[in-house]
Amino acid sequence: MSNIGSYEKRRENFSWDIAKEVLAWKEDEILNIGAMCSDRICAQGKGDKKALIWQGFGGKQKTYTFNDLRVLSNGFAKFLQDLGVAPGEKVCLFMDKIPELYVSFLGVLKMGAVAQPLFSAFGDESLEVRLLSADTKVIFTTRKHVKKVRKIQDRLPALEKIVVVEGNPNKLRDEEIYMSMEDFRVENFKVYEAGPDTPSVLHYTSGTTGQPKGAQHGHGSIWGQALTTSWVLDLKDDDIYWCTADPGWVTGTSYGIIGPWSLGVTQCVLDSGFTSAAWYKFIQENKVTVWYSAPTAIRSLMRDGEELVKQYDLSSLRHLASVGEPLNAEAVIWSEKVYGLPFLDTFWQTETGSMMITNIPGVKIKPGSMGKPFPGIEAGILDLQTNEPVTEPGTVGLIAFRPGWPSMFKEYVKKPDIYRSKFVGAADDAMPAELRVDESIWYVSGDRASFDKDGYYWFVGRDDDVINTGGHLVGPFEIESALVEHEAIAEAAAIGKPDEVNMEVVKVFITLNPSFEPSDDLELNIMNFIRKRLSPLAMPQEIEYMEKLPKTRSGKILRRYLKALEWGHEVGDLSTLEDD
Ligand code: 6R9
Repeated sequence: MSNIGSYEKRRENFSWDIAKEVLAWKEDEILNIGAMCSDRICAQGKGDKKALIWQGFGGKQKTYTFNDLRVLSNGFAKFLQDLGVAPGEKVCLFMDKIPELYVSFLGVLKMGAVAQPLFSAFGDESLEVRLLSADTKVIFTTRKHVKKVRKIQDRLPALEKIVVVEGNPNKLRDEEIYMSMEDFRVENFKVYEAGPDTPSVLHYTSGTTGQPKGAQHGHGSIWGQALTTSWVLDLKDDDIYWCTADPGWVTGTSYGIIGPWSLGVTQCVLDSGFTSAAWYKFIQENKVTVWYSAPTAIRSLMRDGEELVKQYDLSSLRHLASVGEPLNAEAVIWSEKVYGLPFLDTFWQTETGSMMITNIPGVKIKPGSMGKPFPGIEAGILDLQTNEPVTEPGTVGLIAFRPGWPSMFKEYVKKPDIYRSKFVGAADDAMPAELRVDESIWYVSGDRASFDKDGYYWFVGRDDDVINTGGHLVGPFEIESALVEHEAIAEAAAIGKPDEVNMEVVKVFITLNPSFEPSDDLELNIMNFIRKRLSPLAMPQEIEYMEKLPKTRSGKILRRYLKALEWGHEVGDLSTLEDD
């Protein structure tokens, strides 16, 4: 029997308070994600239950119980208090997927500060724009990654402390603090009493223009995350759950920390590079039952074929789900054939904080469709011209949601205008708080889709130029700004180009400065330049030299035109192209 029972009945009798019932949470208890994922689970008598089964490079294993999570996260919370960090201040977590990352996340939240996880693969420039934007006060990192922080620390006036939690402490600089998690087991800590809107987790997400935006969530997001985890991922007390996402991405916090641990479920983390064989071995050894992953990984598994699957015992698996990019019908059908289970597609965003449109256990799957709105979510498709909700099945428009679900982001840090521009139907002077209660308002996702006559949603594509590579959003502007800092490059445009496994990869068009000539060396040099400054994901897979980039009359580079040429689409109206 699935946790959700009947989808139709749940939709009819829905209230987000059901999340409180699912967590057995009483109104007089403290609302705090950090404590609800550790202290509360211990108070329910599950202190000795395994919370985290971790495996690193080379197969090294560590296991932590919920009581370990409790006392070790208390340690981080106390450590931050002693450093003078105040509630509301931002603490960046910049590490590989090591146990310290997961435990410090809870500790930061327990003392009321804001957790800002960033991918450890980020280069110094990606790191700098995000720390600068957030006025981050403390960064937790490791010996391996501290070099990148050193490079930029002089340009970050708000950054007061650099704390290194792993690696050789003898090689640190005087101003860096070493902290070993295991030495900070603190039995009692007075948890910060948060409200639903008290800032909790801050994730940066890329848009078409400008630098990435910090989507701020509140502690009340836990209701949405816990309920979707229970009803969509169907987690039960004895499950062994594996979310393959890195907490630098919202999936890795909403469903790789908060969802499972708020429900007291054991989860596994594999902190090593991807190979299909390593993943299957991990599932076999840990007897994983529920697996939440992403289409790019699934396509890679498909490429490695069915024979490999047969070499492992994957019979522990009982439920699979996917997020991040369109999950093609072939992948759903293939997974049903080889694992005996279809991957259930789920659609949501950094901004929504939890699943919005999803396939649900017990509801018929139409392979290639994202499924239906989660109970309690009012979704619509807005007409591309008028922004009015369409009524005709099959009409392509913008996916939109009525504000009011608990995990909705509260703001874009320091960008109230962009926040407001995400909503339509709002009076011009409407402030974010009011937006959340007005019935006439839609939050517009920035993706295009249609629904069919049975209410299933079908993804069409993004409504902007953001590149989705392997499930990760990369902003073209970020890449272009970094490219023009290269001495050889005069102008640059970045687009997504089709790719069989990653859906899209980055392709860039550049014009060179006068004294430079195209060459293989230069190409490699540019690729590495971006990999180091931004990240491996942002690194261009192809560089095309141009005499001149196509532009609008107002001088904006016409990425859409370059993209249409690349994808073989209709080029469309060129009347806004610059005259020669
Ligand atoms: C959780 C997450 C959000 C964007 C979203 C859309 C794409 C996510 C999808 C999907 C098709 C799905 N996306 N899930 N596209 N089908 N099931 O991915 O957050 O990194 O903010 O990305 O990803 O374009 O708008 P985020």
